[in-house]
Amino acid sequence: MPILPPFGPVPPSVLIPSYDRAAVRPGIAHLSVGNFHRAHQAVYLDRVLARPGNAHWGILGIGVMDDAHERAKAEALLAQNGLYTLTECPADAPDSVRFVGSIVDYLHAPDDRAAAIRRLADPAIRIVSLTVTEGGYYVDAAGHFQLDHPTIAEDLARQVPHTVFGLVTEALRLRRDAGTGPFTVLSCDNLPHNGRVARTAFLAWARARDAELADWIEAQITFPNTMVDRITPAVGPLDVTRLDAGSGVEDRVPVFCEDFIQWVIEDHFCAGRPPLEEVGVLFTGDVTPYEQVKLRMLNASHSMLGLPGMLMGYRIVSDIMHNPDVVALLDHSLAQDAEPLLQAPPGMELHEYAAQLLRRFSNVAISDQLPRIASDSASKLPVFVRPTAEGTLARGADASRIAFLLSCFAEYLRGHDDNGATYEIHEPHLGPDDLALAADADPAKALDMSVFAGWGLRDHPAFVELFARTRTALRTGGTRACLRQLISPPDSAPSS
Ligand code: CS2
Repeated sequence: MPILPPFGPVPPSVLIPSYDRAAVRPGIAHLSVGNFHRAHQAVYLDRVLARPGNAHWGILGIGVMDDAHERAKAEALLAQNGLYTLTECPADAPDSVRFVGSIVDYLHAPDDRAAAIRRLADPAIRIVSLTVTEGGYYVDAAGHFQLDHPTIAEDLARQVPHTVFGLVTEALRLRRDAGTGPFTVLSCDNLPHNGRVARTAFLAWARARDAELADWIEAQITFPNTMVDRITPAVGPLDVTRLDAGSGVEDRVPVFCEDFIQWVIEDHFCAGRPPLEEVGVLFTGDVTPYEQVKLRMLNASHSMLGLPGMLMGYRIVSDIMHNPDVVALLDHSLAQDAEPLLQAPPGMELHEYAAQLLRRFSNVAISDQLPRIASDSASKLPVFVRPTAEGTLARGADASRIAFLLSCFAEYLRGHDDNGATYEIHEPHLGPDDLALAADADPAKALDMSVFAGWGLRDHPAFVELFARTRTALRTGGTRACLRQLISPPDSAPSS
């Protein structure tokens, strides 16, 4: 059995890094090391490190959130020397398990934020990447950074800031002053033009802090747009036990995911980059068609099955894919709502992409969770669904599936499904006023929630009426009956 410190002997079925990790130095700092980063970007970098001459492209992971979960992750990763197992779960083949070795150092910023800033200022760091979620950029519906948001306003006043905007800006100040040059800021979040959004956020923060520094950042730093894709479920305590039993490794922080992986990047790196094109990453001059297809087809479909699914009592994605009405709903919304507004990227066929999505969702082996998908829908719907909603209303097409989805979101916020089972709602970007609007006896009031600001839904009285009718149907007849009605061809609808 191969020996891998600090794990000791590792079962031969588990792949271990083929390169000398002791020789690897961080060239990338990643802020907010979630499961997705560890199943996606860290895997590509692991492949890069396995090729000769790339030992300067390791990852320094930096935890940003000051909570118990992040602290525990930091402790585990440090104890495991940055190593963790990744279980990849194809639909039609046995799982495969590998150790990912690319995270060669880790620090938990809340322990010493000044130290985190100094590490980012190390000239060896040439890319600072981040996954901070769709809502983590504090950019409003009109595309403006929310300087008056309490989190941001408080952070701007701190000498040593806490947010990613502050950490990065202060590190760039040190680099400018020391003459060590810039680093690329690489957003890996599910947002259209995530680089542009990041640029808006980081520049606005810097400008509010120090206009001269902001000018330097504006001139020096690049923010490439990227499209990222890999379904990576949440890992609960039972998953840890299950994954460790499967691998035969006692890993405190294992990750699992589907076997599909994709990364498309615009090639604008101001301080060099690893040879990612050699390990499966696609470089393009314009990421727009890739990101639009991915966000409006994959992520929007996730919402389309996640929110109604929670109400119907489902909790696992592959389970709900056994429901033919849900599959029909996805089929129709992909083919009739999303696709007509999209342009396929070169070499891609949209129907084929849609069929592949349904296969990916049906993968029993990854048992992806609906609560994960439903969580933070207030940040996700404006990104994943708004363009299709606006486009559908603008072209006067059938908006019934959009009305159904948005109605299900409003109903989902009541916190229990149609069978009376309660669930936890994780909506950090909704306030009490939003929840009151969702709970109002007038079903259309939910359209005034902050999540729908800027969608222009109220400008379409027929849509408002459709939404109100759909919600009433959900409340009186339940989600399954409402869905059945929605997917039935008009001539087979029961007459009233
Ligand atoms: C999901 C995504 O969070 C969500 O709602 O749609 O996490 C999805 O699994 C990934 O974007 C897949 O690449």
